[in-house]
Amino acid sequence: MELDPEEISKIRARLFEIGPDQFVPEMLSEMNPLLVGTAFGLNPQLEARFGSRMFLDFLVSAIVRFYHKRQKLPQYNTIDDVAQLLQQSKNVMVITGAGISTSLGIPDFRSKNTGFYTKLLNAGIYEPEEVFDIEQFDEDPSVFYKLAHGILPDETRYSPTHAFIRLLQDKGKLQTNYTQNIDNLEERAGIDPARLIQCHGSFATASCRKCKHQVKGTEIFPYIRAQQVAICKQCTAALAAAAPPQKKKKKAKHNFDTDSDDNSEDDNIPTAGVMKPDITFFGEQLPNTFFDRLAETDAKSVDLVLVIGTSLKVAPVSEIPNYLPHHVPHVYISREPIEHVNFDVQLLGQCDEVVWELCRRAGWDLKHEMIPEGFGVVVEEAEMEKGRGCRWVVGGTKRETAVKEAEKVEEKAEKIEEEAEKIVMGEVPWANGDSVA
Ligand code: CNA
Repeated sequence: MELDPEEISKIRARLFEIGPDQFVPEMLSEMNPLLVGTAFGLNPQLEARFGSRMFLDFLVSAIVRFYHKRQKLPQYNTIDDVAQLLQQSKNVMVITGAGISTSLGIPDFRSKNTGFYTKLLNAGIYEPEEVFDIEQFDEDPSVFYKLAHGILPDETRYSPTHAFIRLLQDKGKLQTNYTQNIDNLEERAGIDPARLIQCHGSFATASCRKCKHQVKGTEIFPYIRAQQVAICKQCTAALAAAAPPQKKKKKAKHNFDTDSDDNSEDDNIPTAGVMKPDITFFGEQLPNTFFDRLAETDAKSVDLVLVIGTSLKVAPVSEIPNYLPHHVPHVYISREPIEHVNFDVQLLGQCDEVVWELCRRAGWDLKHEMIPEGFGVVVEEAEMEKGRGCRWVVGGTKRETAVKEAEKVEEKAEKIEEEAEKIVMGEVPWANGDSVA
């Protein structure tokens, strides 16, 4: 029982034509459900295992999922297509991840060998997510405080990719930067807070888990660097003011239970709360601004999506491409290719180099102290897979190539200048209103 690729394409095209509500009854009245299922990756053997009723449920959800999954647009395939899109687009959405800060020495999470998760594994922590788990933090914040120094930003710098996002803003093209990063370097790069959604919060501020007192993030940086738990100064002051110093039977040990004011069984001494950077831990809600801005503004108006330096594994950010209108072009820029989301073009390499090359091709000047003079990169086709996206490897800096390119541009400019002079001097026939033909 098999459909050929042409039949599959026809069935899928019909789904996009009429939508799942009409498609399901129409198809099921015309065709064996097991056969329809094969067009959406459903194994016919599931019916024998789970029964026909259950198989129909699987089929409907596979169809709906397929309908909402973003499909590649056939008209965008090359790096020059992307450069052209940059020039033409007016409302660009940029979705960023840890990869845009690795060139500054801040490790990402999931890169093999260099990522923070590998470092944790090497330190014997086999569930790296637990370091950022809110329940775990409330139980024992020392785990986080012992390790977080490894991803603490140097707030005085930003990368060329941050500068690229700023350039988009300066050109009036940046609609919104959805950053999953917590390093707050977008602020340093001058991204307008009204155009920035810090999906997972940031190190910019920190709050007490008990009294909610908020301070600048930098106030707890020394504790993170010293690998010591930061205790709320407001709670501490309030406790000191409320109670006369008590005679302790034994040395007071901080009790990390944040829910109760008086929870030490041993000495009954109330304790101050623990400071937590305002980054979103696993188990915490994303800010409302994320959902509001996405649904109310961006889904209606973006005309280009650039996803840079993220493995796109963390929901709900990972779902944005499937949520946005499917006609909006999507470009992926990262070191590794991506399989679970359909992009139109994937540009693979160091993102700082990729964005520099895109700017060059768009005729824009991306300036940053980390981009050396005469910089240039080689772009090679990586892979062409019909219907799955076009991938280009951007890398292998070639200074000579860049110098040659620059010389060519200079030659061209000189020629244009000469031509212009001729026009001014009236030497070119059509400059005097004569027809060239
Ligand atoms: P991730 O899952 O670690 O993925 C990073 C991606 O970037 C990978 O696909 C890498 O191949 C790619 N990458 C790394 N360096 C470069 C580079 N120089 N050029 C191009 N691509 C590169 O991280 P995500 O951002 O996808 O995951 C989201 C997590 C990571 C969020 O919750 C963040 O808070 C968290 N995080 C943030 C930071 C930061 O703020 N700088 C650092 C580490 C982790």
